[in-house]
Amino acid sequence: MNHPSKPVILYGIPFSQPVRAVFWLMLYKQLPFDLVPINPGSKGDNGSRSPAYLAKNPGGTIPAIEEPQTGFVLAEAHAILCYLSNKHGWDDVYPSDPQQRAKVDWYLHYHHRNVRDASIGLVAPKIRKDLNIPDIIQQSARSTFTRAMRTLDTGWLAQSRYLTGDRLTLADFAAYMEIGQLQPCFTNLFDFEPYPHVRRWLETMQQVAGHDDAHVVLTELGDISVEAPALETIKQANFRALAALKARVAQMG
Ligand SMILES: N[C@@H](CCC(=O)N[C@@H](CS)C(=O)NCC(=O)O)C(=O)O
Repeated sequence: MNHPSKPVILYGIPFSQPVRAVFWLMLYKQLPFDLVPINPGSKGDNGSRSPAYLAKNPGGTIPAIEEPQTGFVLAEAHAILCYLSNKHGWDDVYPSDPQQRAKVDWYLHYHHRNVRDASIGLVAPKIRKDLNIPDIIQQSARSTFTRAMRTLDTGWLAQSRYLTGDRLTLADFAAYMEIGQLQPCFTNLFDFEPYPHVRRWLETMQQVAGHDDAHVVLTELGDISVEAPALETIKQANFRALAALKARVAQMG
């Protein structure tokens, strides 16, 4: 496929799970992008709560994309995944058959409260010690996440290789970014032993093209289950991941 001369801009940082979901899809599809660092939650220059960024995305979150040719801006990771798939005709990952597509949408909606919110509740206490997240909130996140893993194990993944069937879809990219980060090879914050289908799916996802490039930030960070990383360590991991991504995009044809 011919790509326009100016690649799509992706606002965000590699440490953000929904940002990673978007650039993993782009890496998988070999779609060049320009990752412009935006610090989540910051009101300073290049922050997601700065006036300049809020003018693009009033919600103040990363990721967002911007198309230099048209000025079109879009936020929300799942909206971006669907838009890119629609725009580029990536029917393999976002099937055109209405029922198959609806199953992908089903997971993408399910994901927000059941997987995303809960996994944040597992990671945030480790990387944001300053927030002093109360135990009751941490316990609630763990029990929601555990319930979601049971649901995936006995439902979504019990009969099929991927979440919505035998083909890799947007649902898998979105899900893995939250679930995969907790594996022993990355942050090591959840025990997947009781969930054999989830473990088998995690292994399958590790073989998907672009996986390693999309996870440099977590490889850099390593196991954070015992010792919480300093903010500076996270910052350096982001820098290295950013450089690795830029190098990878530069190699795209
Ligand atoms: N539902 C949003 C969630 C995005 C999100 O939570 N992004 C975080 C970073 S991982 C963020 O931008 N936080 C900064 C803030 O809310 O101020 C999506 O999927 O895009």
